Amino acid sequence: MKSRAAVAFEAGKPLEIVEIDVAPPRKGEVLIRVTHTGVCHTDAYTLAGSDPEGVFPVVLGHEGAGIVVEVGEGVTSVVPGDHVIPLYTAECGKCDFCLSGKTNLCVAVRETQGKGLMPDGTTRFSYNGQPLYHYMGCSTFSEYTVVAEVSLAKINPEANPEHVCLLGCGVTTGIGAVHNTAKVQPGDSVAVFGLGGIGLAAIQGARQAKAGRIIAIDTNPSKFELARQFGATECINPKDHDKPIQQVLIEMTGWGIDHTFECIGNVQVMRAALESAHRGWGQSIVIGVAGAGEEISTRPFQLVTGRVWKGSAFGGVKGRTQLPGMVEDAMRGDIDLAPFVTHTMGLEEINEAFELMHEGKSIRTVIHY
Ligand code: NAD
Ligand code: AHE
Ligand code: ZN
Repeated sequence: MKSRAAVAFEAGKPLEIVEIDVAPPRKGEVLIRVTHTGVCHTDAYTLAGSDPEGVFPVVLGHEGAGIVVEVGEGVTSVVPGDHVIPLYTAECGKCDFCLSGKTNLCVAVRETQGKGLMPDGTTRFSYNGQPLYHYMGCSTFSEYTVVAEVSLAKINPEANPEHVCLLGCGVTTGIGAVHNTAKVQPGDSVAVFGLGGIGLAAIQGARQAKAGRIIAIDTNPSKFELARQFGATECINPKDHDKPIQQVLIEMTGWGIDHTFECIGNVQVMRAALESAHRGWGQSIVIGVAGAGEEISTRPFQLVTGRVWKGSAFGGVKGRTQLPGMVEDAMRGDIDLAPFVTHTMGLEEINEAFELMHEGKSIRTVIHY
């Protein structure tokens, strides 16, 4: 079938809106009509050519909501008409990782997903007869996309797709990192570095967890108003200080902060976030995604004296079992999604969504088809 899509033909070039061909779903696959998709910084990172797994030409997008159109052979968990959120972290329920009870990092389709292919090693997308790659198992920048059954969360059809698409990545990642990865407890102190969709969601999660001090850090002070609205108790611009930000934070708190979250993808800030953690027990959660070849470092003494470095993918959330409940939370108002949606636009304007992100003017732009 034909589908309108925003295709990344080359790294570093704007997306092109074209009509692509989408092949029917094969065994264990599902054809989805995407109704809405957010634009996440990870899409920009891959488009920029910074992603070691980046392949081109590709249909990007991984923060979507849609409706099942057709199911392939053997698919039993969804039927046409079901409302779904595609998952870049699948949940097969059978692999060692799913069965471990320790992680959400299912490996069922991860290897082919990282190569831009469906689990059978082929692609369902083409343009003028040339194959196009999939992205993160989702490719929500196409009106019609094919995803693996294990990469779909079935959600309440009454949910507002313009909002709950953000649970496909950004909001789930930030909130989940606070509850599942850091396990923030009432009264704990929290610092969040980077106040985009992920950082603001981490602040919302910290307030849900009844954290005490919630310190929001960004070099763009226009982000502070929303950070305060979501629960930040203090906002800091590192540019207002002559000292390194970790020194500022240690002086503000005495011995540092219980939980710090890096939500930027900057390895220098990852170091600062680790070194801002409390002596003896503070932990720092890496959420930001750094470019190919970049590495983190610190003095080992930082770890010897009790600080812990951790990472979080999709907030540690198991998509098929936990995301439907998070959608219900959002419908009840226990997760506040509306303030994240600062801009909405049609697919034709998607390059503007990337510009708004780079200019620091948006939190999330939601594209509708
Ligand atoms: P964003 O661009 O919307 O927000 C980033 C924020 O960081 C901006 O407000 C920017 O002003 C701020 N910033 C930039 N440099 C800074 C600095 N030196 N000090 C302080 N603040 C600074 O991005 P986003 O969509 O919120 O994504 C954030 C990061 O999280 C990206 O690296 C993205 O790839 C990653 N991510 C990871 C996961 C995961 O599962 N681990 C999921 C989603 C996104
Ligand atoms: N492709 C990159 C890694 C990118 C990465 O870390 N992605 C996050 C999700 S970002 C969503 O916006 C993630 O979940 N990682 C775990 C995984 O399995 O991909 C690289 O370095 O190769
Ligand atoms: Zn994302």
